[in-house]
Amino acid sequence: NTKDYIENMGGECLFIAGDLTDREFSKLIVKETLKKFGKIDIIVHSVAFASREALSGRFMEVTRDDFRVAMDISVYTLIAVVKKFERIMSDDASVVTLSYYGSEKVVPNYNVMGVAKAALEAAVRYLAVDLGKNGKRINAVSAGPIKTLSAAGISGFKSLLSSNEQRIPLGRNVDIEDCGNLAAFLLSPKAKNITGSVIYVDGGFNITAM
Ligand code: IMJ
Repeated sequence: NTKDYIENMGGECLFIAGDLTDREFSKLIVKETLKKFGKIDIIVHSVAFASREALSGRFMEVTRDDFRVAMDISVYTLIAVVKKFERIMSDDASVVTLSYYGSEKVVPNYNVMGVAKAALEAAVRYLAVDLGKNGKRINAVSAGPIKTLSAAGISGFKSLLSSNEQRIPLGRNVDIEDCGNLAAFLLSPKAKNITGSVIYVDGGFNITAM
């Protein structure tokens, strides 16, 4: 597991499970992080949720409540994390969040998540201006479809993966390691002049039309 992996590499870790929409929890994770690590250099925001009913059928059938929850969990949590952690971030800290091409073009069934990711990418640009004043950076990784837990059970995901593979210039789907490699770059000083951007790791899918 992740804890063993980190500790075997000589790293230290702190796992805290909780609800990011809870003010008290946000306060707690900042307090505990400060206590264990002091300043923080990198943050990976990997949080999204939409109700299962909203992720199929007609987009316009989304309820006000499902829309609100999708935006709250998938977008506001990024703003909340940046807001809460700013105080303990190092001067050249870097933040990465995860997005998907469904923010720009209609992908079947992505529905309200597409709208949430569009808002997330816009939030990255506004946050980049706020954070940039003191050298901190924030970017989004837009990865191609990957078979992970958050894609499990989505109807037609397997056929989406294989039809994607036919269209991708590089002819192969991406994996979580490709995604991690781009995040590692953006979080590193090698990306010191990149902020507010949405960078693709999708084998070139986004540049194609047919
Ligand atoms: C998710 C739904 C529909 C189509 C989709 C996806 N495609 C891809 C995803 C084409 C690639 C995966 N993705 C990029 C996501 O952002 C997934 C978010 C998500 C997944 C679930 C599944 C379980 C649930 N709620 C979810 N909320 C968000 O109940």
